[in-house]
Amino acid sequence: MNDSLFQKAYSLIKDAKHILLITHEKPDGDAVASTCAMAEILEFLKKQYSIFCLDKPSYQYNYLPHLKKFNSDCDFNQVDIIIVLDCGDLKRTNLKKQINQRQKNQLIIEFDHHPKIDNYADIELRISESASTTEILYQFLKINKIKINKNLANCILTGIITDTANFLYPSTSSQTINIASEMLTYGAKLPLIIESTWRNKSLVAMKTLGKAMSSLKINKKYNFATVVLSQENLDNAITDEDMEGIAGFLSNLENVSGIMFLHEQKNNSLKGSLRTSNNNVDISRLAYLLGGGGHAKASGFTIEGKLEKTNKIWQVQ
Ligand SMILES: [Mn+2]
Repeated sequence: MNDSLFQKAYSLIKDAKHILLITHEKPDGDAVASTCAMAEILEFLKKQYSIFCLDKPSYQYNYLPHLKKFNSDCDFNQVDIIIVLDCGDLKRTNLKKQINQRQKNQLIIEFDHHPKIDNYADIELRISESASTTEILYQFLKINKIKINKNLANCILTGIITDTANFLYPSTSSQTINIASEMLTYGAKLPLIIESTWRNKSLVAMKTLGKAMSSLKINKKYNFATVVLSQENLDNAITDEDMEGIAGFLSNLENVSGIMFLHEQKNNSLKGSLRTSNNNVDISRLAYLLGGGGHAKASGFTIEGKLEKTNKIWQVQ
């Protein structure tokens, strides 16, 4: 991407009076970390800003800066720049209507690495090959010669670590590793990040993983694996991050085209996580068919219905 777009975005940010940062509902590590990184930059610039996110970030990210600014209320008045981070789909901001009905002088800058779905940004900083949105923010920092402190280094590395599942996914490039390494020289705490985002699994999460494993089946015709968890198998204490962790672990299954992890939610809906480690498969195409989206190797969807077991097979009713 052209450097000038990054420079233009920075000069608009510097001239802005009040900036609104937005990331997606149920924010994952990259969503939280890229938003915190942008907040840190706005602090350097002494800008007035607010952060909108429908859901609170998980306690796992408590070491990141400016989490107290995350708010589920949003006031568009006085805002002159809106920065949307890591939102593959505008729907996931929960502000689609407000964004589409914004005043003409309210500009949108988008930082994202998901495939493009909506065309709404005035400045779109999208690099689909990047492993994380924080990897794009790294380029923004470098091109605009913004000093990388320890807070920024922790944010950038957190997005990379969580979105690549500790450098496991093929989106990990030599650039990803180089940036991660550079962040360590700026004081990023790799053991703290791994410990907080990866290793601290609760007893409930471990037991749920066991239940999920015991339902694992492979459809021989399509060489496709499925795992289901019905509501009665789900403890109230289980978190979205726990479920993400289970989906990530299931992607370790060898020699299958892909895996679908389907679990019931309370509101008569089912959440599906799709994963593949097969280089020839773009699993996001299946997610789109089912009304969802995401990346080639990891995507998801939500559909209405319930799981019912009939004649040894699970069906969606
Ligand atoms: Mn991301």
